[in-house]
Amino acid sequence: MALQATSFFVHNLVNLPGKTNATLKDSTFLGGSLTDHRKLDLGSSASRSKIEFTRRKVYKTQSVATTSTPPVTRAAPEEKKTLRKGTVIITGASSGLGLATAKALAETGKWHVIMACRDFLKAERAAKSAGISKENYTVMHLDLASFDSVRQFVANFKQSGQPLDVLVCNAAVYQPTAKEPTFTADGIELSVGTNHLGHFLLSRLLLDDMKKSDYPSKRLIIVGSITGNTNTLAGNVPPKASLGDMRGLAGGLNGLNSSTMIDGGKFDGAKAYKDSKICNMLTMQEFHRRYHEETGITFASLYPGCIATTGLFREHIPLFRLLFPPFQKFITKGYVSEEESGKRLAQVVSDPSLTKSGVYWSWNKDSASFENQLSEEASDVSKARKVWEISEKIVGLA
Ligand code: NDP
Ligand code: PMR
Repeated sequence: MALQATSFFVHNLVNLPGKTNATLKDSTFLGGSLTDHRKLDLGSSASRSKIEFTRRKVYKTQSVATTSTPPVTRAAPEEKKTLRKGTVIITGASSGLGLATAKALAETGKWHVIMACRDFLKAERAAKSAGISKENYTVMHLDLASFDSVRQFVANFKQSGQPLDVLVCNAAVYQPTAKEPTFTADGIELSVGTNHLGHFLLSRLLLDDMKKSDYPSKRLIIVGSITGNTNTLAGNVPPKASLGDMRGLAGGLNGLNSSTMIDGGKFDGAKAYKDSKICNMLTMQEFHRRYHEETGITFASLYPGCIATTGLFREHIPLFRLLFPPFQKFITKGYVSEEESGKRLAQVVSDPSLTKSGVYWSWNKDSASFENQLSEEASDVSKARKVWEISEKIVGLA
């Protein structure tokens, strides 16, 4: 039954482009590369960061040892052995991957999770039904589809006086069936406005807080996806992600004097989502280039696996929602449960072995993490700079 259903899905719901040179047994299902495009040069900066980290630790120990009247807030060397509870902000933690990650982190007792959500009540209910205990989370209002709301969230967070150790940019919208574009409060096409620009503003405004944190491993994580990477079979399912010369983005994606699509083309909701994911992955790398050495912050992205049951597909036709999970489970074998995906993202947040910066993480069939290769466009240095520069103008930072 499941096989019949999935074959229907393959034949009727999607037109694959021409021929691909991969078979359904290709390792790409699990997020590996289809072709060997470029290798990210990460080794050197990673080892530099290790040296930097060690240097900072030595400096701190020295300053404790040599300062005669240390400030009262500084921990004595003995106390330093016990790590304080980390504070992590997770956007879109009211469902799916974000909620599962919040649960996985809260359960360790080592993290306080700020659930940054647009629907306060939904988030509270979700936390409760996931069994997250009250002392391990706080819900704070954040609507990424409004720059005012992002700024207000940041102001509220700063006012709370909490440290910020890890920020996870997870929230997203996907509008595969939309015939016409919809817009954010600022008049920007909704998918790129929410998934990329809202997060871009948020992470830029919170960078200083992360810099100030004394937590040993500070991280900024932006959730990416296989579907934004055209070096995979999944990334070759039409419509394919592509930013082109970014004339639409430069025009503000408002649909008035500019296109609503980054590349200047006709509106396509599925493509807009995939384009937003390229922007997410490029932004992570640009953050890494600009700030990793200076701040010691780890910047990372990931493909958590195909979590075919989440609310991301809420706007898809019912038949898709019925067939997509068995298709991913039995045909592509790319399926992961929400719980498993949450454990993966929680690893990127807190695992001591995942401190390398500038990396796009994926997991193999045994659920072991590995550094994956991004597509040519998703690792294009000049495109990353251009996305950054145009985005800072749109969000009002330049
Ligand atoms: P969900 O729809 O379950 O979660 C998305 C979350 O984003 C929801 O909590 C939603 O809030 C929130 N959100 C949407 N718009 C806004 C907004 N304007 N402001 C604040 N929050 C908002 O989907 P997933 O868990 O699947 O998606 C999470 C991430 O995982 C996304 O970045 C997605 O691209 C990525 N991903 C998902 C894959 C999958 O197979 N599902 C595969 C690869 C990557 P609300 O609950 O109020 O709707
Ligand atoms: Mg895709 C080869 C394996 C594979 C994997 C891992 C995914 C992941 N998908 C794969 C293959 C295919 N998909 C194939 C061969 C088809 C044609 C039948 C196909 C179709 C398809 C559709 C119509 N897949 C989709 C859609 C969506 O609407 C989803 C999407 O693109 O959302 C943007 C989707 C996805 N496939 C995935 C993943 C992870 C998604 C969700 C995308 C995301 O969250 O980024």
